[in-house]
Amino acid sequence: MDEKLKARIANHPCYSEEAHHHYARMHVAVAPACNIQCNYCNRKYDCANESRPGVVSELLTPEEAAHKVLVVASKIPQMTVLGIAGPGDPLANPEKTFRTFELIADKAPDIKLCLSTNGLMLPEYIDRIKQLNIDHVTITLNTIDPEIGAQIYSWVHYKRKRYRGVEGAKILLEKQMEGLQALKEADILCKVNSVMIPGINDQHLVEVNKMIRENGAFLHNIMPLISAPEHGTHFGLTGQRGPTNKELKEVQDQCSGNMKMMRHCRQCRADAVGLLGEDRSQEFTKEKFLEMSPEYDL
Ligand code: CLF
Ligand code: SF4
Repeated sequence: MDEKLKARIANHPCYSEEAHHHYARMHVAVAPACNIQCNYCNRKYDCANESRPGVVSELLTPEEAAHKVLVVASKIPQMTVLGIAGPGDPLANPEKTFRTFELIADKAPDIKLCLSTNGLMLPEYIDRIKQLNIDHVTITLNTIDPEIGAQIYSWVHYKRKRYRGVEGAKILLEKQMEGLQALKEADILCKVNSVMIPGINDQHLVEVNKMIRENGAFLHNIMPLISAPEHGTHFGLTGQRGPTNKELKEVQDQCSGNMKMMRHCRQCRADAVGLLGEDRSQEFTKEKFLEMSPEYDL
């Protein structure tokens, strides 16, 4: 890896395995709506693209979120990255998401901005992403085959119309592909998350890996499906199981010869705070952080 690239990921705990021992990230839950329906999601809870499904995050306005970031940055100096990853899809809530990023870019320009999306609206917003110098974007891309997509997504809402089955999956997959290429052209570091769903896309993830590698993705994060029936997801209700650790590792190993694989993901909450694997979100609930002032002006 060249030195410039190393420097770009050096203090990002997800993009660099080394960095995750020393640097923290935080998420702010400013994005409630979503424009697709994944069968592994229950909207009452966080987006399973990145955030742990089955956890309810407190929604914040962009102003509350900016205040929280400044408070956390004064209390946790290793906090280098602000991610927006839910609880819905950040780009289905563009005004809230970009307003939050703008406030942070203005008040704390050293904090890296990170965005995680299902990709449907990525081509639409690529220019705003560039303008804001967002250098890290994650797309959750589970398949490149619309037939498989129809088993994962029950509908896709695009430009005021709802599409179901293969028709919906086709639109989503096309936009994800366009988004991936647009990130490559803009030289923005792209991570791809794939949720591994046994019997549906597990055998197909090697092909996904090949496609994203050819299209310039930097890192691939294959995450296990979490589908407990109590979360009330479609997959939870149909008894779809998640992979075992062994199955997950096997697929990660099959892909690892081809590109960098992320193996230290902790499937964070949409309001996660701290080092990966450390959950300090309860120290910064809305009730608490609104009472705190940043210790210094960032
Ligand atoms: Fe957050 Fe995601 Fe940015 Fe990281 S998380 S938006 S890239 S700053 Fe990281 Fe958490 Fe895994 Fe995500 S460990 S769920 S990969
Ligand atoms: Fe749920 Fe996220 Fe899928 Fe939207 S993109 S349906 S919030 S898992």
